[in-house]
Amino acid sequence: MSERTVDISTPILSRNDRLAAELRDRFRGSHTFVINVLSSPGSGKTSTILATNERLRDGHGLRCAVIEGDIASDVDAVTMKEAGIPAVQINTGGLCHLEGNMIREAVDALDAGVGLDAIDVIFIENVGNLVCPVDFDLGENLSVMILSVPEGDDKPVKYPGIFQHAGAILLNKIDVAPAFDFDQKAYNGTLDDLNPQAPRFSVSATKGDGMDEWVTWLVDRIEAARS
Ligand SMILES: Nc1nc2c(ncn2[C@@H]2O[C@H](COP(=O)(O)OP(=O)(O)OP(=O)(O)O)[C@@H](O)[C@H]2O)c(=O)[nH]1
Ligand SMILES: [Mg+2]
Ligand SMILES: [Zn+2]
Repeated sequence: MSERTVDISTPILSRNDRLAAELRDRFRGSHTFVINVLSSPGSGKTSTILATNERLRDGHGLRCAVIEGDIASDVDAVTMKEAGIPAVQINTGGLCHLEGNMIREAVDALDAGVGLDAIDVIFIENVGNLVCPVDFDLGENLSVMILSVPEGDDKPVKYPGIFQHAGAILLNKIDVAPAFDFDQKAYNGTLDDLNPQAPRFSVSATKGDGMDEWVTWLVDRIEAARS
């Protein structure tokens, strides 16, 4: 018998693309804007979602929910529920990214709970990872990349794929910038080459700097998607 190599990556990705297309139709039907939040572990995904939710809810009357993706634990989903945000936790059991089938299950759970029609915005907090989440379309309207100051200005050079993929790029923890030698000129220069279209925001999710500017831009995007 001759040997055969089976490339499983193509079928997995094309099945995921089909699922993502189904999810996108479903989100369009319920007028739900979906944001895929990407970063390395600890950059501030949960903190940014909390701060953004507060402003979308209080300033714009938008109702948010969260899908939390983690390898293990329900720490972030508990944080969201304590803040009054409907949340569903996905445990990937070791897998380092989220896939469409997981999002479909989580969306079913949100639909059975508060109901998808009652949700204006879903944040998907992806697994902290700068590499493979970009390969898996989740039916989102927008991918947001969060880099934090302590990680260093060289990250776009070292992990170009995720910065190229992002529809918006947040530089978080700007409040601690004086303690780090983050070279904003070098960082911006790299992004000018990699992804000049994506708007950039310097923010502090915990202190509030720059959050209003980011949310104003986001609300415009949400309104444009709905009209
Ligand atoms: N100084 C400062 N600390 C921040 C900021 N944003 C987040 N942090 C802190 O950074 C730590 C990680 O923040 P999280 O929001 O949990 O980060 P995450 O990306 O959700 O982390 P994982 O889900 O574990 O990948 C926490 O101790 C936050 O309080 C910020 O803007 N400034
Ligand atoms: Mg988190
Ligand atoms: Zn992965």
